[in-house]
Amino acid sequence: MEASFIFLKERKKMEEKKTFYITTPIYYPSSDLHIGHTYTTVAADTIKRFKKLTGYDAYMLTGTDEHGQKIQKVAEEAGVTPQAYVDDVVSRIKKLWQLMDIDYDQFIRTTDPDHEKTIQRIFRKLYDQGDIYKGKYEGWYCTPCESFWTETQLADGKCPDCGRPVEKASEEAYFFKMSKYADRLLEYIEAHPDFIQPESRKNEMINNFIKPGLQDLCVSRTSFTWGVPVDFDPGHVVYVWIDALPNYLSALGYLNDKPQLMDKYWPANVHMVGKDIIRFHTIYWPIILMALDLPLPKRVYGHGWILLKGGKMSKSVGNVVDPVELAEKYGVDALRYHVLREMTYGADGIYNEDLLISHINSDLANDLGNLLSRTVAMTVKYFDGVIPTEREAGDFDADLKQLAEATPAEVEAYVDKLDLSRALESIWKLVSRTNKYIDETEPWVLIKDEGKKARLAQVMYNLTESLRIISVLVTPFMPSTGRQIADELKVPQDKRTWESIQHFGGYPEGVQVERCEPLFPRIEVKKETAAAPAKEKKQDKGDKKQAADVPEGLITIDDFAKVKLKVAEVVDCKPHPDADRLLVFKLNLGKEERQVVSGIAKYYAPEDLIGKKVVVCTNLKPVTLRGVESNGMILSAIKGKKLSVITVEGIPAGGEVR
Ligand code: ME8
Repeated sequence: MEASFIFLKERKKMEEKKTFYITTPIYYPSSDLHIGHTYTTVAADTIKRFKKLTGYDAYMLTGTDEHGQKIQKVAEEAGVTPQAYVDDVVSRIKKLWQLMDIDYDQFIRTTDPDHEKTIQRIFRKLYDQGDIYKGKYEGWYCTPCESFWTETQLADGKCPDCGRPVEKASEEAYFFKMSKYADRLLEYIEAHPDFIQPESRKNEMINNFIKPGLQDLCVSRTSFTWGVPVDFDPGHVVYVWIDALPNYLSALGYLNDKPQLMDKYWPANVHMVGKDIIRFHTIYWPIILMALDLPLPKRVYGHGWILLKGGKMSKSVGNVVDPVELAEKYGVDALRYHVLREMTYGADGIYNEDLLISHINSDLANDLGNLLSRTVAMTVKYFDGVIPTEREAGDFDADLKQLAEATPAEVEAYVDKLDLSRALESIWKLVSRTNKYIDETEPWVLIKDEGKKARLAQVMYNLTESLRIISVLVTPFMPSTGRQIADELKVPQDKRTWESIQHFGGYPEGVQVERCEPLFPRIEVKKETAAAPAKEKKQDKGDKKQAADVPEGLITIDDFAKVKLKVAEVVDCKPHPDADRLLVFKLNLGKEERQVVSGIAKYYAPEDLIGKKVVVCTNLKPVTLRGVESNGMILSAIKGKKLSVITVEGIPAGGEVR
């Protein structure tokens, strides 16, 4: 009786496991994917892994968007059939995801017969219920973006999204009555503040697209054939976005014969998309769902773009950054870390190889890698690899323990906000605190005193335990690294769980560790820069040539880039002990604290600025002002007798200003 009660309780608990459905965009296999696509997929994978770790039944969908005029064109140019063309690119995309350690649950292709069935059935349903009608399309079409534009929407006669030339389109077509749903959509967006994120994108959608009035959307094409045929009107193929967006449903078996997962996973928790396609996901997509009488996804998150120093990546410029090349050169986890750390919430990020190398050398090799090798090496040296059970608590333990116990919840909160860069920042706060603990406790001094053995044992235990917690936290972001740390520390499987890191002290007794290889070998900067990928070098050459023709009085972007500006939080501000004009600031720059002296005492009382986020030049040569060292400069705006310190909102300390 008792046993069956427990069994039923367990079963109920399993059934109640919360689900989490996350999607990436389905990519056009019109060329190989670059580091920008890799970011979206790695981010979605990280979120999925994190939700799984925290007990969710998490499901991740990715795939390819294989129809449309663009694919038909590139296949023709390559002299192969569209199907042969996409099969080839898709196999490389799948290999890329395998290389990048992407744990997707389904890879959908819009050429899958089940997907095509869903599209035909949706099209017919919308036609039967009067939401789709037949007419004639007269307007402009951007093939690279697969977007329709009216004359007035064009920017200087070009596509307003990508700036490329558009083509005149005049053909018989079916139209979707978007306008019918505009009020409902606006109401929905306003009632669901989480639906479009970040907030700035929501305002853009409302003010630039919905409020000016939605036009009916052309949803079929007759000028080419590579698409899902409209089954009741041969000659028409479904417009590629109407074919693509419902992939999120067809993957779950909606109106087709696949396993039925709609009840379990729909509505999606997050659609991860780039900022350029947020319009399709927050206007067309919700309207299609409303017309199908289906609930809307809970969140559409529009992330920024990975840019290069000179701007966008483009195949025609030849500066596309190849993730395979980078992953093979620097390692998959290093690349995952770099893109996740560099792309701050909703904003664009810059890719450059120096930054990637600096992340590897500083955050990965120095901070994390050294922490592991020092901890293990000291355990081996002082205790033959087994930490004694007789231990004695001491100074600094409580502080480390408190941070280690607070970090999982903080990381979880950032992941839930989809702010993966700050989630990593939070883990690295614990990494730095643990490194600082080594300096504070000085194990190499403790070992010299026989009476301090028990204290030394506690220090080694705390270091190892902190690393165990770190290993669990980093696993969703860098799966092999997390696993490797836990393996080196011989952490049993039941101590690699989310529950097991809620309390400090879970590392088991009597574990034998052995010396380990460095987690991340340091990259020799000179050698690697010389071996930078050809594509980046090509861009550098162009930059140098441009720099040679700079007119008098102007500077190049490279000159400007020499000035390092960062967001800093004012932790403390006091009058200078020896100069009325000066204030002495203690600033938090994310990873470090600095003291800066500034001559603005006339304009501000010290307490006015505490807690504010200011902009600081961080690479000025330090100076001593009346006996107090100043390490940087706070930026202000000045006119006449007025001065105002430049402050920043919504960007964490350490954020770059450029
Ligand atoms: O738009 N940085 O496919 P796509 C970050 N098939 N993200 C970038 C980027 C960059 N430099 N360049 C592109 C499509 N992306 C459609 C999607 S979904 C139903 C259909 C992102 O292969 C871009 O923002 O052109 C988009 O989210 C994704 O890559 C796919 O682009």
